[in-house]
Amino acid sequence: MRFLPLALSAAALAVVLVPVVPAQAAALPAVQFMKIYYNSPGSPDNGANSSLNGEWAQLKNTTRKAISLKGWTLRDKTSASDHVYTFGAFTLGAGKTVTVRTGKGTDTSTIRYWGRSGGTFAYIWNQTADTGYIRNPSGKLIDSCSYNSSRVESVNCL
Ligand SMILES: [Ca+2]
Ligand SMILES: [Ca+2]
Repeated sequence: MRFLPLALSAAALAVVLVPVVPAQAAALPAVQFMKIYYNSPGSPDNGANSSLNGEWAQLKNTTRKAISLKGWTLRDKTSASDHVYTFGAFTLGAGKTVTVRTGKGTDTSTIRYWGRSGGTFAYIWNQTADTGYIRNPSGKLIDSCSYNSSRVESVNCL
């Protein structure tokens, strides 16, 4: 009987050590913003293609399966109808990222080009505050990323 307290303690400890099933973690968006680089290098920003491509948004496939982004959209906060980038045929591999640059260029497996031009009015990402939105082809909001600072050039969205 003298060992009973110890046994009880061990039993109590065992209870404590039973793995606790974590509360349901908030599900990551299947595709989420990693970063928006909104202040293109250089000042003032001159609207040249290289400068337009100096601002970009990076998206990540957080799942373990490749996702076809065909028909998915990326846009900023303005309601301007020409501020929507719609992915063409493009598959984002599991865990992979893709960077969407604002200007013109040749698409690759990791970089897509919005294709905008027209000087300083062609920028998408405001230098003070803005919000990016990713939607699937059904128009469902999958992720967003907001920022509100002109003191830095980019925002980490995680
Ligand atoms: Ca700049
Ligand atoms: Ca904007």
